[in-house]
Amino acid sequence: MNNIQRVKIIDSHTGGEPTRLVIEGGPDLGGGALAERVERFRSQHDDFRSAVVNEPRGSDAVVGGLLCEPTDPSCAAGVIFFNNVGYLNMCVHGTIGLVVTLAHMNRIGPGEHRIETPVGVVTATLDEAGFVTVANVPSYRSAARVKVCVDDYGEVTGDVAWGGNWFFLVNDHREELTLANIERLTDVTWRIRQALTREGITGSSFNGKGGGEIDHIELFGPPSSPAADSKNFVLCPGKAYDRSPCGTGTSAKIACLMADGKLSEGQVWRQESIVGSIFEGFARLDGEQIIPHIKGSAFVNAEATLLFDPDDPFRMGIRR
Ligand code: PYC
Repeated sequence: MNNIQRVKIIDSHTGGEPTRLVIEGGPDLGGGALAERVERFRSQHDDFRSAVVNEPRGSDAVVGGLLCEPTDPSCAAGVIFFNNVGYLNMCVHGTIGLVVTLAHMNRIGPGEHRIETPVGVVTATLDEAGFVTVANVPSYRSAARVKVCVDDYGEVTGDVAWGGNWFFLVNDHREELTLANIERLTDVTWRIRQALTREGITGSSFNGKGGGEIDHIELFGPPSSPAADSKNFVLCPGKAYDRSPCGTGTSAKIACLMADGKLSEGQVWRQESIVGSIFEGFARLDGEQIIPHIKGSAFVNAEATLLFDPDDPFRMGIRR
């Protein structure tokens, strides 16, 4: 029993999408920028990522967050987000979950909080009613009306946009965006992703690296709720679908709408998710840069200690 490693977590969900925040017992990633620490996480502690989010403890839908000491003292926290297959650049639903969790821990109260991530500092404002508005990283469309030939489906046209992750955003499709249709939506978007890879379509260069892999696919359709402007289905990198409207995806959508002149600065865009939750978004301009602001709420739903028993052959999760 003494060799059991203990890891403290707090779970929350943001519009149905889970976030599992590691608050104690995570790997020591050393100092330096979070972009450097995420590389150490990836190369030296990837089994920890798998242990926290993958089965048998987790599920494909769980997004993990490792709470880190920020390098910038003006930040309330640093965080590295990860999922069933790797690491996320930025995660808005996860940031909303993080802020609500930090408030639950009495580490912060209502007000504006700076959060350090591997792709920069974002600002999150917790209001008295418990809603969180994240001022996300600058977002932009890098290519409009890109055509891709999808296996057993035909030609699909979409926009490539950055909202903290790379997205392919598709309006013209034949799919019904309902929960009952999840398997089909997953299959179609997975094939769109494979087609993008096959045809070498990527995001523009990022952090001095070559074209960023487009690992999130987003389908849009009419909303079910009269309170929303649009409904989406978002396929995440590890083939799970986002239960929330996806904050980085909504940021990418806002960037496309602004580029098309269909949304003006400050105008609110309400994005409904496939499970019916809604994020409210709007853009502020900083010079030429589009800064999406995404508002949502999260609920803490578990406080727990994960046990890594050296005798358990699946203690580090089942990897795909
Ligand atoms: O809300 O940004 C988001 C997100 C990314 C992946 C899952 N959720």
